[in-house]
Amino acid sequence: MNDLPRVTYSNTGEDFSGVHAHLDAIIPDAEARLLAKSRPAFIGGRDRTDGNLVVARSPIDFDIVLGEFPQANAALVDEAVKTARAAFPAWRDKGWAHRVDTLRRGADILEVRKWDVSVACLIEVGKSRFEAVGEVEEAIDLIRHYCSEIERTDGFSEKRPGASSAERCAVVMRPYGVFAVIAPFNFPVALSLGMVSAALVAGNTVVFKPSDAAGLTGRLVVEALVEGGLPDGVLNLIQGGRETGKALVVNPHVDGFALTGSNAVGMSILRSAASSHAMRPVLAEMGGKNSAFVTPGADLSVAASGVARSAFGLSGQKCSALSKVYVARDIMNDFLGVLADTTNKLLAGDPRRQDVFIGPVINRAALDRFTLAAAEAGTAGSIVLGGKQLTGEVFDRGPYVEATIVAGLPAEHRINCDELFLPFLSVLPFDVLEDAITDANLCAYGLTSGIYTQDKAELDRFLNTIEAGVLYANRASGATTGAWPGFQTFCGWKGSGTTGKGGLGSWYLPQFMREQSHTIFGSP
Ligand code: UN1
Repeated sequence: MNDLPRVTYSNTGEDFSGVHAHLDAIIPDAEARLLAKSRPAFIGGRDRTDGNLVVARSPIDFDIVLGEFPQANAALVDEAVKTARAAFPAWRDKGWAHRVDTLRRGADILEVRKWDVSVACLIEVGKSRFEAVGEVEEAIDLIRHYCSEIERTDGFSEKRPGASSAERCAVVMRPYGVFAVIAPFNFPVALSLGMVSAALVAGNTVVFKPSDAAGLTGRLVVEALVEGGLPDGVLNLIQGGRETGKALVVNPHVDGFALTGSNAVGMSILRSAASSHAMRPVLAEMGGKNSAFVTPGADLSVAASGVARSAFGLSGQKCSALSKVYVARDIMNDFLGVLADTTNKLLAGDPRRQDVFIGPVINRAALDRFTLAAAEAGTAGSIVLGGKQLTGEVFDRGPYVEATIVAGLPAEHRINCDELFLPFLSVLPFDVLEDAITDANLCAYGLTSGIYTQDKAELDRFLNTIEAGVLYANRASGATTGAWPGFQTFCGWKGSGTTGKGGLGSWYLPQFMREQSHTIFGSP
């Protein structure tokens, strides 16, 4: 098992037959062990089952019960925050080296459990085998990456010369206190653990609320970190939906917020964080409406592969997903032909199967958004491929839709502007690359973007003028998706992020801390 190749989002060419054989062998057993159990809150080192019980179901098949999740009410949320606050001084005082050791043990435990957590993630969210295993690998690397970052920078401390020989000066970084971490459903392992481990290694304690569509993986990742040796109260889990999230956001005793979610949610938390007597940090990654550009000299099969994988992987439910592809007019027909062939080979179905690339969308509301968008696209433009809900067999037991490509929509149509979070790609022709980039930059978001070109001037023009934080060129594994700790950073510009410093980057961790200047006379 240890000799199996690691699954990342980029190493698509490797021989994964061993990974598939292993998953074939363990999926039924993992389902029996993991599903349909109670997955309560965890506060101060104890399970808490208070709250209305919600039975959650898998989008793969609504007959599959994921588990029972007691929804934390405002009183329990407040208790979680108070518990985290009580645990804060001791965790802060342990120092970063101790925290790094503890979190590394958590990462090791997650690594031992990676197949179980991958299966849970696959069934809970409906992502393909490679998306699920890749995500767990990404999460392990994220924890280790943040540990290495704080080690590399000696806790981000800085020695400075004194103004005179009598004084010593230094700058140190101090944690804020209690961080609320609010995670989305789409990367319930990697995004949750990225935010949680960054907050913790910096010395904060955490109240973590996973998405109500991902409470099972939320619970499993907490268990792994806690078993790594976190003291009681340092990491607290609350389960629940909108009401629980609201109670956490309005709690005045939270010192900072880290979240990944929609722009509307992120901006409302930013506003509410400013309503108390002082600003509290809100580190938010808030989605995207990501573009790619296919220029006349591009390798069309590489471009089609990258475009299809980024538009339709995880059914388009990624902040990094590709939504709009601008194609040079002269090659439009050729490109659409290759793209349609490539997309038609991406099998939709039950993602437990090895050959399936596109699973369901997350719930019926997403299906309704799809139906509306397809109808609008058919009226205002034309549907090149897909456009329908899938039916028959497993498709009747969950929300499955076709990978959809549309063309001819006006640039300002809402399908070209709003984040849909669906497997839905709009194709737009261009005559001059600069004009296409200008149009893409009108978008209110700015997360990822990609280009396919063999022309250095075009590449430079793209790199220098596109307004987005994560750029890729000529990538077959994904036009706009697949950032990995240690290689890329992940910063949302404009409506995609609140701070201009993204996850995976060297400036991410310091945002969980505030600086303190020390000037000491004498030698006490
Ligand atoms: C997201 O897109 O929602 O870059 C999160 C990627 C992954 C996931 C990012 N690291 O596609």
